Amino acid sequence: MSLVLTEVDDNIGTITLNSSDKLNALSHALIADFMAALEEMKASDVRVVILRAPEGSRIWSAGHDIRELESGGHDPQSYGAPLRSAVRAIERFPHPIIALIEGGVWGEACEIAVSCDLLVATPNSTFAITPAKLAVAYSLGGVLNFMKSVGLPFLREMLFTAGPVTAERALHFGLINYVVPAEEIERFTVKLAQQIAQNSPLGVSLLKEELRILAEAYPLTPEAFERVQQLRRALYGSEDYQEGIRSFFEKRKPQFEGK
Ligand code: LCV
Repeated sequence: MSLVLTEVDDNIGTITLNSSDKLNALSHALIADFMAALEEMKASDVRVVILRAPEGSRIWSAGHDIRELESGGHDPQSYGAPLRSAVRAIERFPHPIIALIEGGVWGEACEIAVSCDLLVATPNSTFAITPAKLAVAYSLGGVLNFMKSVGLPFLREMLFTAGPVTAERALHFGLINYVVPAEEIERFTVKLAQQIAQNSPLGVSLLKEELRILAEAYPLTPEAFERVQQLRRALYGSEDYQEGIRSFFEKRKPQFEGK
């Protein structure tokens, strides 16, 4: 059975994460099905896609499937990692993608959501960016994706505390577009999608691509890039990284030694 469901109605596509028993953790298999769904949408007549979890979800997604995190000194966030590919696929999808959020959004699911073009969330949704909790060496591209959305003070708080922030604060700091009561969110999001779908699809696609290219126009010297790579390698080769994953499955607080 597919780990995502797809539906197209009147130029509006819907992709539903369909692995609630695993808290929609972003396993390689789920990401593969998600990528296939995006390709299916691309080949259809959609002008907007809504990405959501099943109605009433308590957890939108628990983030990267921690069981599948790279170990043994390999980069957990290399360019070709499934999650990084999924983020690029969302950014390069030719039409807007609206994230309809109900429930907790954890770790890399937060980046998936933020990579969407618009975000609409219920009041009890929360957002947590968790690499510091697990000692994961987050990628430069990933950090930049959050910087494109929110100012540095709020981002620092999210990154350094790794704790969930409320939908209300996420709205205040520009991480999301709307907070809408659960009983209205579907109708509201479809209306927003219809408004976009009525505009020129070519014009909207062009604007999305222009925004993507401009938002990535950060020059970085080879020396700076190499320095960050060195710091990242030191983290994913560290004992702290192993401890982060181990402590999660042992359901205890990590004891980080800083080595
Ligand atoms: C595998 C899981 C997961 C999971 N993977 O239920 O961005 S980065 O760099 O940090 C990146 C590496 C990343 O995205 O990492 C993942 C970040 N996600 C999180 O930190 C959230 C981890 N999960 C939780 O804090 C809780 O599970 C939440 C709050 C989501 C739900 O809490 P709840 O009490 O409802 P449990 O914690 O009891 O989880 C139910 C089962 O799902 C597994 C978890 O190990 C447990 O398994 P067992 O039933 O075998 O004990 N699980 C949860 N999240 N991301 N497995």
